[in-house]
Amino acid sequence: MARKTFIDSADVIVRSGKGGDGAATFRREALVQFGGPDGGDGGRGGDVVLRASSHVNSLIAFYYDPHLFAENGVNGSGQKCYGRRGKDLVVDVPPGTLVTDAETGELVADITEAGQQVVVAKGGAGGYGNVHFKSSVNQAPTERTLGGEAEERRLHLELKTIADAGLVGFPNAGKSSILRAVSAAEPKVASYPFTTLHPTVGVVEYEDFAKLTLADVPGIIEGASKGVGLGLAFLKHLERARVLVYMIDMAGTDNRKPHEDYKVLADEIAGYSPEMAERPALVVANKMDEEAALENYRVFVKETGIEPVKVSASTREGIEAFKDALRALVKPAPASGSRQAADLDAMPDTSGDEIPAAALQFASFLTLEKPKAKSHPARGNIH
Ligand SMILES: Nc1nc2c(ncn2[C@@H]2O[C@H](COP(=O)(O)OP(=O)(O)OP(=O)(O)O)[C@@H](O)[C@H]2O)c(=O)[nH]1
Ligand SMILES: [Mg+2]
Repeated sequence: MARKTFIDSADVIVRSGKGGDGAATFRREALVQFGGPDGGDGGRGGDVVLRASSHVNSLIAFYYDPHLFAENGVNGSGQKCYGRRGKDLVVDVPPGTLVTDAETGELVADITEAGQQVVVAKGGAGGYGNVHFKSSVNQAPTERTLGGEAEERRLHLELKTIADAGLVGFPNAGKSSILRAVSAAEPKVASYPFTTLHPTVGVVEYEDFAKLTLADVPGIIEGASKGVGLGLAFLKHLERARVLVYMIDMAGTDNRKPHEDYKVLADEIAGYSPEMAERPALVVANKMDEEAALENYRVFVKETGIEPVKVSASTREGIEAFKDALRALVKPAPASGSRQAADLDAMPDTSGDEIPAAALQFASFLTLEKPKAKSHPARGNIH
């Protein structure tokens, strides 16, 4: 059996750590006249945290191990010893992971940006030791509190790839070849259908450092919306794409008629999601290096009224024009370098001894986060 390498949905069980109990102990020492309560606090339980990492592109890890358990907090003990806090369990997921409660279907988080972190199970608070309960009327308290309970829930993770634009086309149209031609991504290319079995995202870069992302997904065939071929389930990976790129094999390989391919594709997409069919789209005629392509192109324009961008992923002809057309539709944010240049007039004077804080906003390479205030939310206000 082929080994699975790509998984785009998984159920996991997350459990945070229980808080450690507070201790109820008394100081007893030879030659010390007065003892007293000395039970330390329990440590708080660890959180389960999901963190988006661009180094992960599949939920495969959860297929093998769906149990995500953080560490319990350690109980407090005598001599005012605090229990150690339980370690958080931080798990990397691919950007684009949608987290819902598996029981209720309620949205828990949409983890889109690399580095974004979401606590999906909060550790129990540590209990208080009896040192906290000493008062003028009670010098020997035996009270203490127990650690907070762990939180356990079943979550459904669903990866919906994030890309500005997505390639749709019949198998063998050359989707993966185009992605290789415009980015550093290296999806497999071969002359048999359904070479691509899972999405690949490539970064398309421009001379002025602007960037956009383009996703390659498996091929679509007639009846795909009813499950034929690989079906349309993988189209969820294009749900977040703002622009669709219809890739047409203009050589009409295997006696196909390119204009009919286009109509089938458009129908299948509309069958999957009418909203998706309405998105801005770019139609690209690939394999223009082949002899039959010119005549097919003429028929295509006549039948559909659309003039596709002509390219050849093999000879790279038309690739720059394709990149430009893609950029015009996606409108990526300008690279930080050019934004800085445009706004420099608004920058405050920096010739003095101290650089004004406002000027630092122009240094896009600096992360200007305020230091986080230290707080102990788990501890409440009993002291
Ligand atoms: N002549 C010619 N052949 C091409 C061109 N682009 C791709 N091919 C060939 O077409 C075949 C399919 O290319 P792929 O890039 O794997 O096609 P795909 O659309 O990703 O196919 P699936 O992953 O199966 O959906 C390969 O044999 C490529 O070498 C082109 O511009 N000209
Ligand atoms: Mg492919």
